[in-house]
Amino acid sequence: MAGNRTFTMIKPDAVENNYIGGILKMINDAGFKIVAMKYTKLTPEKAGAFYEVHKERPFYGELVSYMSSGPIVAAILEKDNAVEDFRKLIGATNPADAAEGTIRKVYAKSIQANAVHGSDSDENAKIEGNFHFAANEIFA
Ligand code: 3AN
Repeated sequence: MAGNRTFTMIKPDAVENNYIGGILKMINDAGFKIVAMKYTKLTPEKAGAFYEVHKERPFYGELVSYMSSGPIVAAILEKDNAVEDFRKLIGATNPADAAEGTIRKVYAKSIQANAVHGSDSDENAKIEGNFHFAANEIFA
């Protein structure tokens, strides 16, 4: 059975452009409840560790420097079928391919600066949530 939690980050470009409020509104309007949230900034070391799975990809270095270039908002979201429904809400990685009504269609600038992160599996949602939050920072 699909889990009911996923993990998201509002990325540096979206924070810089004052899109936090608009993005959180889309998230709430789609039925997700925020059960943990923080405004923070990743060091290059933390960003590198978070994106470890992409280490072999040609864009890894750029991705790490971009994700540590400015503040982000990290959050854990709750809803039935959270991971799949949130991936639908954020849209395709490349905003040029993102469907109407998705967060990336509205707010993403480019394939790298694509406004939001969303976990791609229940297993990764748990790993990524635990990366950013201690158990006592998450509320049901
Ligand atoms: P998604 O975020 O849609 O799951 P992934 O997991 O393939 O996409 O990529 C992780 C992140 O790496 C993306 N959110 C984006 O910031 C960056 N990225 C993905 N593909 C590219 C690319 N071709 N060039 C530059 N950055 C990329």
